[in-house]
Amino acid sequence: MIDKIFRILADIDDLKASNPEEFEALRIKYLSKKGIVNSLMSEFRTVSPEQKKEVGLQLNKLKNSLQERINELKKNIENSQEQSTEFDLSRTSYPIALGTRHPLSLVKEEICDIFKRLGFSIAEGPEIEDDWHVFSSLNFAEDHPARDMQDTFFIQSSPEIVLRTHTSSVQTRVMEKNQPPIRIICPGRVYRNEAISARAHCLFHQVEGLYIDKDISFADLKQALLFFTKELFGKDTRIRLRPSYFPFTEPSAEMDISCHICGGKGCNICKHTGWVEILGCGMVDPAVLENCGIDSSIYSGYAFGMGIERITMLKYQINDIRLFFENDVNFLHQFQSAF
Ligand code: FA5
Ligand code: MG
Repeated sequence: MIDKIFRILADIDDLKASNPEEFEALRIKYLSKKGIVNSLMSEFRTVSPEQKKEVGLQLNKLKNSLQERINELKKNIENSQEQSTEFDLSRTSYPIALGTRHPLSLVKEEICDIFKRLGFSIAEGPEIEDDWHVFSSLNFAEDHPARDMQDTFFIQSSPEIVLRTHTSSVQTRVMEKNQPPIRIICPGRVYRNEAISARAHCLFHQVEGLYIDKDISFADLKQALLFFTKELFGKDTRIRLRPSYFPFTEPSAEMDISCHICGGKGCNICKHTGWVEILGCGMVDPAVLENCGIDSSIYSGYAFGMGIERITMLKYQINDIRLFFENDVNFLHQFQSAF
C-alpha cells in the first residue's frame, strides 16, 4: 500500500486540467466518495499495527497534497476563463448603433440648399416675438382673425408678446436692419393654437423666403418657385398658382404642385384633384416695405412661406404629422440612408 501512495504522490505535480470538465473528472477520480483517497482510507484498516504510523503519515500527506493540487488547478481554470471573457481579441466587435437625422432636418436642409444655389442666404429670428414683428408691421388689421386667441399663443398681453405664428416675422427684422438687395430664407419653428390632427399641429416648421431689389416682378417669383419645385420633387413636377390673400402681399397666391404620387392622374394624397398645395406667396405689399424703412417707389420684392412638415409628408408619403414628434425609433430609422 505504501508503494501505491508514493507512486501517486510522485505524480501529483503532473496532474493537469485545462477546462472545467477535465478538472471535474480529476476531482472525482481522487477526492470523491468513491475516489482513490477514500478507497485508500478503507484499505488503511487492513494495515498491520507496526506499519500503521508510517502509512497513516503518508496517506495524510497524499490527501493534503491532492487537495492542494486540485485547488490550484481550479484557480488556474477560473483565471483563464476570466481572461478569455474580458480579452477575446478574436471576437467581432459590437455594431455601433448610429443615430439618424430627423426627416424634418433633412428636408429643411434640402430646401435651404436649393435656395442657397439661387443666391439666398439664411436668416433667423426669435420664436418669442412682439406684436409688431408678427402682425402689425405685416399689415394685419387690428381685428384680423389670426390675432385671435384661437390662433395665437400669447405670452403677455400688454405689450403683446406672442409665440410667432409664422416665420414672416423674420422678414420684418431683416428689412428693418438692411437695405436692398435682400435675398434671404428663414427656416424656423412656429406655433399656432390649433387642434392637433393628422394634418395640423400646434408646433410646426416653416421656411420663409424674401427677395427685395429693384425691378423684381411676379415672373421672378414664379421662376424661383418652379426651379425649387423641380429640384425638390423631380423635373417633371408642374406648378400652379391660385389667387389668394395674405395681408402682407399683393397680389397673393397659393402654389400647388402636380401630385408626384400619381403624376396628376388623381389619388388619395391629392384628393383626386391631381394637385397639392405647398406654399403661400406674393409680391411684398408696398405698405410693408414702408413699415420697415424701405422706399417702395424704388424697390419691390416677393415673399413666400411653406410648411416643412407638409412638404416632408408629401416627399416621403407620411400620412400623419404627429409621427414627426413621437420620436419612435422605428419611424426615424427609415431615414437612415436619406443623406
Ligand atoms: C403663412 O403662414 C404665411 N406667412 C405664408 C406666406 C409667407 C405667404 C410669405 C406669403 C408670403 P399659412 O398660414 O398658409 O401662411 O401657412 C403656410 C404653410 O404652413 C401651409 O401651407 C402649411 O404647409 C403650413 N401650416 C399651416 N398651419 C399648419 C399646422 N397647423 N400644422 C402644420 N403645418 C401648417
Ligand atoms: Mg394656407
